[in-house]
Amino acid sequence: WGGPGAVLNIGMNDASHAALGQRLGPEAATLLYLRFVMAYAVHVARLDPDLFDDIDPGAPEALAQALSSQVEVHTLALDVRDDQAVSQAIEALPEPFKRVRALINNAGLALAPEPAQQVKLADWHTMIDTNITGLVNVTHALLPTLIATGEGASIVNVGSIAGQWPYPGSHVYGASKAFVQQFSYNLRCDLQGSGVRVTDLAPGLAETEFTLVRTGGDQAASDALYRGTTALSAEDIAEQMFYLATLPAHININRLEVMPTRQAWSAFAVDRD
Ligand code: 8X3
Repeated sequence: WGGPGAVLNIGMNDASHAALGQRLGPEAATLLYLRFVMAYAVHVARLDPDLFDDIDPGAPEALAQALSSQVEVHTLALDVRDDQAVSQAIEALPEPFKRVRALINNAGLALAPEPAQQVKLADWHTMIDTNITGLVNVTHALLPTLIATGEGASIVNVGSIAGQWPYPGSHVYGASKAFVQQFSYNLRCDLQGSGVRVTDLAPGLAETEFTLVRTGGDQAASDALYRGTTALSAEDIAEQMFYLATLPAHININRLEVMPTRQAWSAFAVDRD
């Protein structure tokens, strides 16, 4: 990591935290004094408590315990949509975790795979509030810290292929990820000279709880999407996060779009008589 500091992963689930936590240690943790802040975006748990048993406010402690032999861990549970909660949580970080060197903005979700004209407005608001407002809340709260860290600091904003490539049912989800891309690029302009890197990390098909969330808990739909192919995993994306944040300080990857080898674009749709 090029120096001491903490990694703050604003994630949704145990998979992203576990994969990144494991990737961070033990070598990085012990050699470079690295610490890991797992921040759970709890409002998603409220969308469907049954679906998100794994981010019950008590549960992160079990994962923190499991990772503790590899990396020092501090857990937070916060609602990224609530700017006061975000800034208070960051201000209240314990001293050893305060010096954040890498911010991973990984909290986000897709809802409602139906066509736009069939979607509840509330679902659009939830995606905007989480994927856009939540991401800017966390970024704003941490910019002073990242700038103070300076050379080698990183912001990794998790975008999506949906931010670049349109497809049916992507409506506000894809548009919110287009925001993530442009916000990342614009941040780079303002942060020039500070040493802080910014990347839009844009995964394609990844087999996590993503599709269960998108379909409101439809396990059959989720299984059908991933059946018979080889999707990306949470570990694959954690590997990219680690790579980005450990690059030599003079390198900034602006956008890193990652698809499974077995995924590619398709033909344009044509409406015919
Ligand atoms: C996740 C990938 O293909 O659902 O952002 O847009 S996809």
